[in-house]
Amino acid sequence: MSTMFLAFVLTWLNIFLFWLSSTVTVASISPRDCLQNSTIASLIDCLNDFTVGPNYYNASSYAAAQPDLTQVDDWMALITSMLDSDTSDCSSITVPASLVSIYAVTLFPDSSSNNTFCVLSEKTSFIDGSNSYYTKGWGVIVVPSSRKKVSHMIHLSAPHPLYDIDE
Ligand SMILES: *[C@@H]1O[C@H](CO)[C@@H](O)[C@H](O)[C@H]1NC(C)=O
Ligand SMILES: *[C@@H]1O[C@H](CO)[C@@H](O)[C@H](O)[C@H]1NC(C)=O
Ligand SMILES: CC(=O)N[C@H]1CO[C@H](CO)[C@@H](O)[C@@H]1O
Repeated sequence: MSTMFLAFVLTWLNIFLFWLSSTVTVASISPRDCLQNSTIASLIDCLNDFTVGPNYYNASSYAAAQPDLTQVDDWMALITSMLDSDTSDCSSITVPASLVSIYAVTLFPDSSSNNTFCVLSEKTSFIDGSNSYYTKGWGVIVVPSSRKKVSHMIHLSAPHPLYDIDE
């Protein structure tokens, strides 16, 4: 079985419009708790619940959720270092100072494939009502921990200029 390269860009400079709260499942846990899941699929399912839905933002809260220019540059450097990861424990990946209070890279053993992955995920969230949402919502990136395990380069991404939903 070949290990595929997985890149989940779930949320990126996004948002607006209609808040369909009745169709969105959300969690009151922290996104850090999701990393206790045992499979990539359940991890992503858990993280999706923190998606900030349509019609949440007003102009000022939308502006507050945007990365500054340093964070944009550091994000690109961080993603590049993830793609170059060639260790068994993600130790070659360093989260830049401008992002370290918001994002973490975690070694994730996937029991469904017996492979290990490096997961870049947001660690900050806020509670609104009985639910928790990402503070920033810039996305989740998952790569095999070692690029030696990559036999096919497949880049999956989902541009979504308006907003995200969690289905
Ligand atoms: C915008 O939304 C934030 C967060 O919900 C809220 O605290 C703030 O009062 C809102 N600002 C305006 C101008 O409505
Ligand atoms: C993962 O390892 C376990 C224990 O060795 C084995 O039972 C299982 O079949 C393996 N799963 C895959 C997808 O290789
Ligand atoms: C499918 C699964 O096990 N999901 C779990 C992922 O982790 C969160 C946080 O611990 C649990 O609430 C989910 O049940």
